[in-house]
Amino acid sequence: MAAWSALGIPTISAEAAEGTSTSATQFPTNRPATFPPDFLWGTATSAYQIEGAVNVDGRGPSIWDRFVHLKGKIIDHSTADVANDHYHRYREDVQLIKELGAKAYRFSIAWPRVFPEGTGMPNPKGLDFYQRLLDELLANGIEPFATLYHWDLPQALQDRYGGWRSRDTSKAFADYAGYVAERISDRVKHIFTINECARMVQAGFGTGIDAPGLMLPQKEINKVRHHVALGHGLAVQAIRAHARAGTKVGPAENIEICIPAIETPANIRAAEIATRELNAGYLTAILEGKYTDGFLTYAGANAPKFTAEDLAAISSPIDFVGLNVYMPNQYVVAGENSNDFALLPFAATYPHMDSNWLRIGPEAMYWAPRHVAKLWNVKSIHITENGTSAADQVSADGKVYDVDRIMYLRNYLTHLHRATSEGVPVQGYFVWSLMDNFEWADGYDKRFGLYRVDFQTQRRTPKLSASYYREVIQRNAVM
Ligand code: PNW
Repeated sequence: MAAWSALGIPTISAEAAEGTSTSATQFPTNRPATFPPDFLWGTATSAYQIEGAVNVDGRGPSIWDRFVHLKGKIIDHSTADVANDHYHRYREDVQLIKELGAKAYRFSIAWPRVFPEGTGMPNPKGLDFYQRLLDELLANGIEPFATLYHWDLPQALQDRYGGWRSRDTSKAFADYAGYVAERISDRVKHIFTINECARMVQAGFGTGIDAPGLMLPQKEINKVRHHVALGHGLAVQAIRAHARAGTKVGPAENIEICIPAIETPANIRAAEIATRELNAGYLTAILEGKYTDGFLTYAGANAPKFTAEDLAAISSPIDFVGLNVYMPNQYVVAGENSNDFALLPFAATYPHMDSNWLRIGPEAMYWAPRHVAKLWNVKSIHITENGTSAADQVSADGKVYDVDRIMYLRNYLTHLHRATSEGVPVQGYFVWSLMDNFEWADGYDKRFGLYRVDFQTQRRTPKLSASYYREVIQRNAVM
């Protein structure tokens, strides 16, 4: 007889289970699908999405503080004034990472904490917070990976220069990067410059759904993107000049991931060419030191103005590429000529997760790093974000059985395993996110965490996906 718990979760009794294996048939398993021995498992967050304490210890306002207080910008009318109150609860949060068995943690540093005005006088209390966080992480055996810019530009720079619309912001970013790198590189060995240029430029300056909420013409958008690329490059140089020798630096980008619709050699080649062209404004420029002919022709009169010196800065050598991988951006087939590619439309029925934009396509996790390694001979890649929102329900027993998140992670990890087992040089993987947090324009409505956060009480509770990830880490294998 099957026993049914009050929760509605069926549990099968021993007698019932016994009768189920009547034949001697065996299925040889190819599990466990193990990762390389030193593979680095981590989780990720960003400053503005979790810290709160926006007016504490001399922090200046960021463009997001301004933005969330405008009417109608955030779906649930929330702000991140408190968010996860991580600024005060970071010790507890480090324990959450430790309980997962994760060996690495990617967090971001809030520029307006360190330079409340964006430039000029640093606020020593700002960096002190991150020093405390670093001490706590290291004391718990967790390797810190720091992102310098996860979208929280000091409002002062927006007011003074129009933010990223001006190359003065690129220079200010480099100054901030050098200052921070000098002070954390005794303990931080991996620094990411900018998180997701593509997303922040498109949503911040094109559709206006992210701060600073502008809807600029294409020519202006291309200019902003050029300044962000330049900011990345100048920051790489500043970090090299000020950090300890051996500090590794790179971007963390959500590239346009192009997937061969049918995996034939011609389509694979087409997907590679598409990846190079569709990322021409940022990652391709960083890795090649030029804007591709295709990009310049396509942009035409809207192309950004640039100098050879700009391109040299943008392409300053990096040590690794960070990739945020959520979904397939394009399915591709080969065109008529060997250099052509065709982008296929997505049917309305293409499946997605709780966030409408989050299409399910686990093979993105294979192709993204493979294309980057193949196109540009990149030797070190980190998956800096991967994860999903889910409409988590708290069950009668108080637990969250987020089997959809587990399904998503298991399938993406299966494709990550394909990549590492074929020799694609991926060294680390960071789940987005450690805990539910402020999901930008979606407020607290979309939950990405392995830990549930009750934003009334600030209580953190592990979801079933936290148990799943703990098993993955412990076995260093896809489960
Ligand atoms: C990333 N898209 O944003 C960000 O780095 C995180 O701060 C964010 O919380 C997380 O992913 C989940 O959204 C993205 O539409 C937002 O393709 C949207 C897209 C990609 C990344």
